[in-house]
Amino acid sequence: MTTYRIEATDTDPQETREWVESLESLVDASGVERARFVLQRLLQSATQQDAAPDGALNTDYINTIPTHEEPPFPGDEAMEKRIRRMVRWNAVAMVHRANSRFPGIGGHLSTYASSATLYEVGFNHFFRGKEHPGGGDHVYYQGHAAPGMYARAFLEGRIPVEVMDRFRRDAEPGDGLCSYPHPRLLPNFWEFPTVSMGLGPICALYQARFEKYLADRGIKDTSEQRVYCFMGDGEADEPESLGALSMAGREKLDNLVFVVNCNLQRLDGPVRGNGKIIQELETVFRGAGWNVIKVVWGPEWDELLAKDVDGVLLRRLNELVDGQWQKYATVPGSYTRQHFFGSDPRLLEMVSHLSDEQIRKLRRGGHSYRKIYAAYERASRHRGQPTAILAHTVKGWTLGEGFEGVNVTHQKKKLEQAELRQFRDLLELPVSDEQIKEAPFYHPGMNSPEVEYMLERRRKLGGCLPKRRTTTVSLTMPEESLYHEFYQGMKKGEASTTMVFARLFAKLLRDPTIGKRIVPIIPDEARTFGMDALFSMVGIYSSVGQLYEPVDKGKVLYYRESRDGQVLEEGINEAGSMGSFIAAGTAYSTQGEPTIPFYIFYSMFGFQRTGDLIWAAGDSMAKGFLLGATAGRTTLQGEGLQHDDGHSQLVATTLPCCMAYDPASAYELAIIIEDGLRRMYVNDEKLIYYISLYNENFPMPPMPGDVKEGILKGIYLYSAAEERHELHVQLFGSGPILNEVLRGREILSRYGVSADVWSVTSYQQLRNDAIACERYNRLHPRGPRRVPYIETALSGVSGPFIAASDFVKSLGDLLARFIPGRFVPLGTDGFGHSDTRAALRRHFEIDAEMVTVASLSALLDEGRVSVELVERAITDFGIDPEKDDPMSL
Ligand SMILES: Cc1ncc(C[n+]2csc(CCOP(=O)(O)OP(=O)(O)O)c2C)c(N)n1
Ligand SMILES: [Mg+2]
Repeated sequence: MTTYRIEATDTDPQETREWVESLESLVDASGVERARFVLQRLLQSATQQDAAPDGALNTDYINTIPTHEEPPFPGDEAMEKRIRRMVRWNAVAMVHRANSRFPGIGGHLSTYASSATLYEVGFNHFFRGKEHPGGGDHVYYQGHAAPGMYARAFLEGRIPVEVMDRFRRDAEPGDGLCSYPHPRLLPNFWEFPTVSMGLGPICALYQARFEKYLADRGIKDTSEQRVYCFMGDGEADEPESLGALSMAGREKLDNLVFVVNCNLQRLDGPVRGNGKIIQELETVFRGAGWNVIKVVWGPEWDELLAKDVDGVLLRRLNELVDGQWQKYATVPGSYTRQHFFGSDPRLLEMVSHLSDEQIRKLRRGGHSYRKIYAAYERASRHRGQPTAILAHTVKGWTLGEGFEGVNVTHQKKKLEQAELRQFRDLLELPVSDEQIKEAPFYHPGMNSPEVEYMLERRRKLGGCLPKRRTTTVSLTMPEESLYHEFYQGMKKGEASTTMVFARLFAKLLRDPTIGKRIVPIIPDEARTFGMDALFSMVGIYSSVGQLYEPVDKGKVLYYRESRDGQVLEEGINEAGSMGSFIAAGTAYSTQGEPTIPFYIFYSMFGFQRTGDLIWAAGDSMAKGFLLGATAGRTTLQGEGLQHDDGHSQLVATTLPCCMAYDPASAYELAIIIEDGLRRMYVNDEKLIYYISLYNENFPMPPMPGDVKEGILKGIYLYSAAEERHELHVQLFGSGPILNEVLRGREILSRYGVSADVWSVTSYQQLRNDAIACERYNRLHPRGPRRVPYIETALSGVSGPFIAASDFVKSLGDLLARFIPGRFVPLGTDGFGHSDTRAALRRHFEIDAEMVTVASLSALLDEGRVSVELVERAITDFGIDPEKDDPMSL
């Protein structure tokens, strides 16, 4: 048998016992502090002599809380057991019934089966609801355990039986129950999406930190709120799950509790067949500064461990790997007696008074109500550190042999009739044999003692959970005059849209109405974006203030950290920044206090790097601004392949709640932000704005008349041709490439071609509107026909249309079939390069010269100019027709 050696074999138990006893007497005589000091000294000495043990962050494979420190259980244990059984049954019935009627509809039985106790103790004793005077706790439920939460809500009378039968049937109008926690699909129930593994944990971390931020900034007293995050042990392998743990340790987030359901299995098989996930996680959490509470064994083991004076049992518990523990979950007691206890005669003796059945029933800690209660209770008292409860469970617990601990358990969606009967018997529920085939839901009645008990518990704790607040507060917006300077453009000098943003943002931050509610989020790029003035202006949030004298103190702009600082400077951590974005963007609901996140990041590391978190933000109905700075495959010069973003605007089109804009100038940007604030924080639209910001400086023009509507809808005529020639084209430009297009128009005039220039601020908005009209018209054949904005804007305009942007051609192509004429998109398809802007724009064929060639070529395709003219232009510009296609590199 494989062994997992945590410690060497004890060759001299007598001597070991003497050492242990002297430590115990030291604790008795001089107290814990002194004992800790002596141990530290010993460890120091051991390190010097190269005798320090491995795994100093590990404790033995037993419960952290000794039996004698367990608090008395305050509830009615028998009653809670009956409730738990009903929830268990209904959770199974829900999945079983759904799959019996709609084969393949899916759902999970074994995740909740393993974690029912973890949840039920929380619901009956710890999780505070929304009506709690402190504002309530925030619970992240493991996505695959959703049936358990629905089953509880059913008993509480919150979900009618017909609706329980609509599990995973939420597409049709009605009250379907979504597969997993999705606030967007069940907005008065689920608060946090968790099912893309790893996102729940990282979001919970930043949610907890944001709650401290709200308190420190005087926005809300969150001292009576806690964040609980349930996660799977398999889920721990996602980098997001554990990657930011040290932030919570560093920030001393004692309002945060992780509950890791260590059933030792994930989807395909064991999480660590050849290792010990609980021990591994203990090291990781403890190393990150967390308080760790292991709940490994149920009360049946207490007596055995008390007898273990030689530490043989302890050693045996320590040495076995998880794959073996999984095996023991599936075998009869006789096997465990022979193989586990049989490894040492002293162990056999220890269990000689137990029957095989009693050995089989030596439970794991996560299934013990009392042990779990003790863990939560201690976590809720612990100060100065976040807590991780590592609960040892069996996957598929109580579901019978076909489920418990077997490798296929995660994927099983139904029970056989005999299994259902066995399950019913185990749970002692009054479901008849005739009914069992149907697996009916069981409800004891709203007046039953069980339901009354659970409702009473929830009343005391502030109302039922899960629950999401749907009331919203609308904010008073700044006067329109705040934006005027941006409408007027710059009289002299140049600026980039990033600089414009920084100026506008500073004004918004100073605004007496919304300034305080703005949450600037930056992952270590403020200097890149020229936004470092914010540091001294509004300060960087730090829960401990500033414990050092910053090197730049005395300068006008210095690195100012303070307890009421406003900027969340997340370090090089885009995923964590998204966690903060979601926390701030959902505070209107989670806390009833709207806050306005402006998350500014390196464009390339947004949608591409943290796309799944942005999707989760959409699910969460977060509101706020995502600002992709240093945008554009060619505008960000010199940085190259991994930095040059030419596709985030395209990816952004896939997020349904996203308003994606690619503004070219100060007034466009100001109008988009002004409108965004109004739509999200006055009209309560659940939107996320994505705005590309660039670092190229150029003169900022004044707004050419009343073009607000066009800017917001996505296109407006920026500059009509002064004189229209026979040969005429329409040029579209976006972002700084609008300047290339304007220059292209000048060049074209040398070839006898005139052009109107349009600014396209959002292909996405134009397309969304066009496809919505198209759909409406399809379903309403009698009309009146809805006319897409793009059609209205271009009515009477004839092509060809040449479009250039700093993003891929597909962005322009989104609109192709709605353009009334020949349409030629130019864009930056291909890997980025490091070079000058001019060289990059030539390489990607989006510069003014290429706009000219493309225009002439389109006119040639329409038979309106000669081949020679196009060839002349190519030669004039020194373009090598055989140059490599940027896509081919
Ligand atoms: C990012 C991501 N990858 C894969 C999955 C698919 N998936 C769903 S559950 C699961 C196994 C979960 O194991 P664990 O976290 O241990 O939870 P348990 O059900 O054992 O409690 C997997 C791989 C997912 N939901 N999200
Ligand atoms: Mg698991």
